[in-house]
Amino acid sequence: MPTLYYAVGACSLAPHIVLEWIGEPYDAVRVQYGSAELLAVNPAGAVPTLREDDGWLLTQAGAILDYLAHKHPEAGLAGGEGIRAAAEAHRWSAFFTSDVHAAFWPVFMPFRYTTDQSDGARRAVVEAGHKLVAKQFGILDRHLEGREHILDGGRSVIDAYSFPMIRWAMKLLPGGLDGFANVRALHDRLAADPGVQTVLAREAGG
Ligand SMILES: N[C@@H](CCC(=O)N[C@@H](CS)C(=O)NCC(=O)O)C(=O)O
Repeated sequence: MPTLYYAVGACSLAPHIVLEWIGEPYDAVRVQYGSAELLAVNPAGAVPTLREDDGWLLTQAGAILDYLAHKHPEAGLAGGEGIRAAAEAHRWSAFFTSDVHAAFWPVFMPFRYTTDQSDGARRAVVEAGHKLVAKQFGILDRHLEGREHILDGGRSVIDAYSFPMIRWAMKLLPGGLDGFANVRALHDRLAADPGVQTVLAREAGG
């Protein structure tokens, strides 16, 4: 049975949702960033980390999502078949890892992005992060026009990947999801999903 190491509200929410959608037994272990328990399985001290029963470890959200989609083809979460569908899945996975997630770093940890420790400098970095996040959400929102899912092949691991980041945007962007009606609609569909609700309840209960 696979074990997912997760932190509450983190990007590990995506593979957590996917494991629930797959419907096979798994273990979910809540960890603290940088803890000895987490460092033992991931040298970055970060989540998500997946461990298989034989001790094999996989890090990086995009890789874990891709692995789970292909380990369980019966769940139909890869976003379609064929090399173009696979390429689209990689494209959107990279978008969330490198463009969206990375855009949040200055918002989460502004002092990693300036050597000026003043409040004004912190605010300026956070504001720049907000603009970067809003730019990426604009791209996602336009892509979602007239679509129920991010990929053509229906519900996929990429929808799950979007969910924690949409929640961060709702909480952290000054206007929340104002101006991103299609993203809001995707959020609402995912939030209504029973598997998503199960995971959110588990994470909230700690
Ligand atoms: N590139 C990694 C980033 C993982 C990552 O930074 N996760 C965050 C939570 S969303 C984390 O564990 N942060 C803790 C830290 O950086 O100390 C991935 O996509 O899995």
